[in-house]
Amino acid sequence: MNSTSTADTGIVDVIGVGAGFSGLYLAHRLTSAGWTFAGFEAGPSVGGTWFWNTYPGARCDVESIYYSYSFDEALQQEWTWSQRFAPQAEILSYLEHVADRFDLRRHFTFNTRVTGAAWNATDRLWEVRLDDGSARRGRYLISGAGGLSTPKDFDVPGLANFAGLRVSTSRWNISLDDLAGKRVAVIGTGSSGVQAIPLIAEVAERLTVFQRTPNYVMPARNAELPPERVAAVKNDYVAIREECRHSPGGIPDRPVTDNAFDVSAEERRRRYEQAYERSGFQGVGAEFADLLIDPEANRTASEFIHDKIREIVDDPATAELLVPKYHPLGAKRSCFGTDYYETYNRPNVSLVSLRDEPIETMTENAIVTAKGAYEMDAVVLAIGFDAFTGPLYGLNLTGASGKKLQEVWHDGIRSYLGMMVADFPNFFMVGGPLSPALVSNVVVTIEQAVDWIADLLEHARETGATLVEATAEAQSEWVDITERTVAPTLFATTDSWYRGSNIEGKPNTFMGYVGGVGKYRRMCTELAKRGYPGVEIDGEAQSRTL
Ligand code: NA7
Repeated sequence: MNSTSTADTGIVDVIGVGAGFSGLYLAHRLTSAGWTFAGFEAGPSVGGTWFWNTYPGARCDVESIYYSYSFDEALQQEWTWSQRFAPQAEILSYLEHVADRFDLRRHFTFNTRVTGAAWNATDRLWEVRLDDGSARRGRYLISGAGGLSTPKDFDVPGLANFAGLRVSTSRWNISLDDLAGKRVAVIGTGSSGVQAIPLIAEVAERLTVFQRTPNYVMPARNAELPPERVAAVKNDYVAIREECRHSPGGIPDRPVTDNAFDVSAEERRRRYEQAYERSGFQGVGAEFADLLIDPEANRTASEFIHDKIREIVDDPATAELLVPKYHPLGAKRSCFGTDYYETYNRPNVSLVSLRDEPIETMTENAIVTAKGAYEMDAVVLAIGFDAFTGPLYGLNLTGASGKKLQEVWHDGIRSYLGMMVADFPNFFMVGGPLSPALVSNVVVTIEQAVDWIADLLEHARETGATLVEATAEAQSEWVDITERTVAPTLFATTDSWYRGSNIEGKPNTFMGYVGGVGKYRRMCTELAKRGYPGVEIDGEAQSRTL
């Protein structure tokens, strides 16, 4: 069946996965262009990451005025963010508003998970299996399943023995009050733990934080957004969005050209102090151009934060445990917190370093380390995600040559522009591995990807084509570009979830393109203008690629 029309055949043009930021825009953009679209969402409603991660303190640490859709001027004029960094509930309301405003819910089946998808080469379509036992057929399959949507397995020894309250930040299903007056353990000190810990400390009788790797936590400096700022942004939104699209990180740029050792030690300190006040992703870690390249330069910034921790935390032994000494600032995801280090000055809070005393097991009421048993009423797991590949492998994709995506990526993750995979025709990823999604304001990356994919589908429709596939050659070229771009940076030498190090057996691939969203956009736009070299369209390979 090679016709371009899927009308009246029971075949939908596009099957979409997920109803978060990616899936909602995908549904809007594609249905506006006249495609039939069937979206499937495992959760009961829209929101994706922002539906599930309802733990206390959850908020985005990209400023809300940038972490929002730009595709509709009226939408951005009518929505008003209340705070610099919106809390989870406000971001979820925003996504619900978007879904209602553009009437997008009707394109999704909720409470339904895609459990498998196989490429049917004869009919040139994807046969998609759903967890209710049914199946759908779609010409194209597009994953908007997100990067941080598959929680990491509970790999804490003996967890099943624990009979008390057990909750995970990424599937939070209790209220903070349920922890009131209890002896609570938090395991994990990434962004989720850092946001939740100060609030849990306020209600718990005792809070014990079990920390494996100390992180750099800078003050979020969240605040109400003053009406004058909101008005100024709305007045200038078109230009601000354009700046974000062409920036390195998807937020307005603050270019720096000088290196850390270009200035005196006093001047460096002065600049770090200012940056610490400013905070955010353009804070201390971005104050000099070489901080993510030169380990010695980085050390000056890292040590500045170490000193801050020692200043804030009263007990010197606790402060030393909190000092992040195992990795350079910024090479793992930095955290932004509110009263994070201050929380360790509370009399009801203590810290256990799992580097000194790993968890041996749990009993029905305690966490047991080499140094003893810590009795607990509740355990909060903030242990992170099987990022990017977790949600994709969950789709159980079988490509044209009969191999599963997890087999094809067994020794390393490979994609074309983070959007397509050779041997997986008509399959796309919004913000997939090797796209800028990993290290950018992801909403900017999502909008760009959806637009690029929509344009490619349009190009195929106009030429009467029913099959688009990245060539292996173009994919190799893109993999080389991403590797060459990250190689000189400290990202390449630091273990982190960015490189899959948090999951046993995961290939060691840095899962993002770090050349910047602006540069990436220019490359993608140029490729589109040139008729998509690097993409086979109906089996016709275009000439050279990047
Ligand atoms: P992260 O950043 O992956 O943090 C997970 C934390 O949990 C981290 O401190 C881990 O220590 C720790 N961890 C993981 N497994 C264990 C076990 N088995 N025992 C003890 N400690 C463990 O996840 P988050 O949810 O906080 O943040 C994810 C992203 O969401 C974040 O980067 C932002 O982009 C938003 P480790 O460092 O592995 O030693």
